[in-house]
Amino acid sequence: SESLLSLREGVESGAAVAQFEQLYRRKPGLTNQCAKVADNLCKNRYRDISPYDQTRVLLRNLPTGDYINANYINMEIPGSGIVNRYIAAQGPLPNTCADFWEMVWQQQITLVVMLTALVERGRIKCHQYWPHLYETTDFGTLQLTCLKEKETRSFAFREFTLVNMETSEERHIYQMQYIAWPDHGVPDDSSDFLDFVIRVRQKRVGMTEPTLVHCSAGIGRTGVLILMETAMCLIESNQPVYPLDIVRQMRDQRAMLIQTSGQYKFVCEAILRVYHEGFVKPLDDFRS
Ligand code: PTR
Ligand code: PTR
Repeated sequence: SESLLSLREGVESGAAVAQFEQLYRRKPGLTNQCAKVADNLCKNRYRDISPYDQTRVLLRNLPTGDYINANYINMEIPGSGIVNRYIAAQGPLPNTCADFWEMVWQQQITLVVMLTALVERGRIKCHQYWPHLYETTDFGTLQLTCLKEKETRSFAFREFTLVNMETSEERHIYQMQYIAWPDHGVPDDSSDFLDFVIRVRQKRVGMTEPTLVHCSAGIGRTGVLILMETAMCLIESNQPVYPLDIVRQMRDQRAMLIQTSGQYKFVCEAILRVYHEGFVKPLDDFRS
């Protein structure tokens, strides 16, 4: 298609990256005041990464306030009637784990996609916000138990039950973690990456509740995943793919999504690869 041809040219000439570098990182006119309120400062992992007020997720009925560093991101797939709904969030801190699970409960999340390791190059990137296998942790009135865990070289898959102890209601939560993807960087291998995104898509089929996606800051790797999944949906619906327009739509809902030019170029190349090779099938030996 035409969009594909211009994407290939753009990637090869460097024009695609140059345009990406010109794009605003925050949508002009949107504010992030709630993040800067004194009581909320300790709830941000990074001082320079804040959610827009307009699209932030509000926690309900908590004595500790309604703030969490997370935004709704809705991505419409024209012509298909599909709107992919996400919540993009930072990796929980020790003092925000209970808020994180409260958000999972209130927003009816059943799938958590994690795109960071807990520690990278000796630095903590995310608190371990779930219990070890067969263990249980209480977060306020929510009780979380880890039922299953399966690790491969690049990924980890976990299953939990989350019980609301006030009502005894019990839900099943699935977590998919991409371990081998350092921040500010790109995955070593686009095959693994595409394999992961396809698994996420399979898991999301028919899901109406948002998927919770986080990395460390909740902008770089989270943005790459949302852009790739959106592009795959467009390709499947025979719609043109204009990655820069997609990034703009994303950044209108959470600032700074996709952090580096290298990450942007990596996704553009992965999109071209999907066009040419079709969909890479998940490898059976990973299937859980
Ligand atoms: N949201 C502001 C605007 O649109 O005018 C821009 C802005 C965003 C200004 C963040 C300051 C901000 O805070 P920080 O000190 O984290 O960069
Ligand atoms: N101030 C931090 C930094 O620039 O290093 C914020 C930051 C951290 C930004 C990690 C992006 C990061 O990557 P990701 O969003 O993929 O976790």
